[in-house]
Amino acid sequence: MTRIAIIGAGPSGMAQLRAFQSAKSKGLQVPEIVCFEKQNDWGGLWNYTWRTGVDEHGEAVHGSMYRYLWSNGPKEALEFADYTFDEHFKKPIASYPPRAVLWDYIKGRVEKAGVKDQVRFNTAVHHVEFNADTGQFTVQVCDHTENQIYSEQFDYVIVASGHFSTPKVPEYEGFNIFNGRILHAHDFRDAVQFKDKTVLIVGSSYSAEDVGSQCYKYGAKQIYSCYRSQPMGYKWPTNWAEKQHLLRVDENTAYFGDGSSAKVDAIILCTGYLHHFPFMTEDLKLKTHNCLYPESLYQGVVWENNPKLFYLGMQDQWYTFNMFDAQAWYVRDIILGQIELPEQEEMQAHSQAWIKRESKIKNSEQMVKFQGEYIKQLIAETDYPSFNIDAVNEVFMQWKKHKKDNIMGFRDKTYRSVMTGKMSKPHHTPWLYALDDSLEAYLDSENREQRVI
Ligand code: FAD
Ligand code: NA7
Repeated sequence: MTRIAIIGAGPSGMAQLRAFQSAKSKGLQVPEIVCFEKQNDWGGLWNYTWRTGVDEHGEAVHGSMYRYLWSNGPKEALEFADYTFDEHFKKPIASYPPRAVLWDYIKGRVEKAGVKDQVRFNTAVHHVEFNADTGQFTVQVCDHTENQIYSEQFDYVIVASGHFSTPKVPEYEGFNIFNGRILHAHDFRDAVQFKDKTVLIVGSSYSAEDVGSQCYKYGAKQIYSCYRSQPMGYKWPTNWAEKQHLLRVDENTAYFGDGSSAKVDAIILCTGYLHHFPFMTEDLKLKTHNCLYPESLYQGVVWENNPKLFYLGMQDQWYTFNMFDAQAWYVRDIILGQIELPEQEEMQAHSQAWIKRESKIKNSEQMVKFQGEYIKQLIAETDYPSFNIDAVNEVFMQWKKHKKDNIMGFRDKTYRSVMTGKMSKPHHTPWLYALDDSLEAYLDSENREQRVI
């Protein structure tokens, strides 16, 4: 029987499991699937861990999420087309759920699909190689429950191991003599640790914005953020100053490109992540920076040099869960023989045309539309329920505007579901004052939290 290995049971790997289960439920014969997940539960980044560095087995900790993380985009932009928030929660909820709520949602669909027995938890993939003679991949894993290394053969490999886990850590002059704490956003777990502290955030993208906002919300005394290329440019609270690029630090002071300096207690490097696949042989390894159309992936998923290998979710992400679905359904149909791939040269030419288009993008609206169009054409090829992607693009535009208007208040806005046509419900407590991020507090409509710090 044909065998498929999926590496990682995060949202992308779960989408792949659901895609095959959906085909099976329609009477199609599907191959044997084994999903290897190094953590002890599924959900990928949404499965929170307090750990940093290495886990209990010595594997690199995957998690980059932190306590009190709330969705940084509206749920209406990431909703599954085949499993709505209303179906899962049985009641309307607000537009920016905390991590635990989104984790619950993504688990709900695959629990309903009954695919958990296809996942081997606590099992880290250590090596993948392709044997041209047999046309199969050898996948070597470590089962940490049994403390056993073993290998199995697969006809297809789908890499869904994420790309926001291995931190990109720059070095600045003076870091080795700085007296305070220096950490990367990957290791940031709890903003309360920075209460009453002066914090320097390096970087100007999503992590910088949200880690800084967390520190503000949970009582940091002063925040400085500094940018390399572009300032974030929001209307920050009075104790948050945006500075030019970092030049150097000494024992307790940071020096910036505009000649100013500031005493800081801690430095948080929100400098992004590396696509890192140490378990893939060189000929199979995706090498890309964080972009919308990575090199060597036809339709963003098919490894052009060996189309029995696929990568899911490797794009920079405006769209997330429903994009992973579009990709998973597409990969499924290639494997099931329902989509025929063109010759390698044609695949490469197709990708290059998209990559060229991406290089001409000037602003975030064009990025969103680019990714929306990419998803549209994937969905057109499969039976994934089609949805109004132009309307989702519009949700993203509203979101951008709401952030510009009020960076500490945008999470109080509501949006209309493209899937159900229903407006979401305002949350019971404004985000800035909602300090308890648990699922219970969030879903408790009687809850009225008070700001305590
Ligand atoms: P991941 O979620 O990273 O899952 C990959 C899985 O692969 C993990 O379970 C991991 O343990 C497993 N794995 C890795 N290596 C191996 C191996 N060698 N062997 C076996 N298993 C392995 N998206 C949103 O839509 N909204 C948000 O608000 C949002 N906030 C974010 C906040 C942060 C701090 C970060 C870092 C990302 C955020 N994202 C957000 C984007 C996030 O990337 C996606 O939501 C989603 O988690 C990506 O799913 P994935 O399955 O591709 O990767
Ligand atoms: P991103 O979006 O890849 O952004 C990385 C940021 O780090 C960006 O502002 C970069 O500036 C900056 N950067 C990178 N290297 C450096 C150095 N050496 N010095 C200063 N600044 C640097 O990563 P994020 O972590 O923000 O977001 C990733 C995901 O996590 C995202 O999907 C969210 O949902 C959560 P640049 O503009 O390149 O000059």
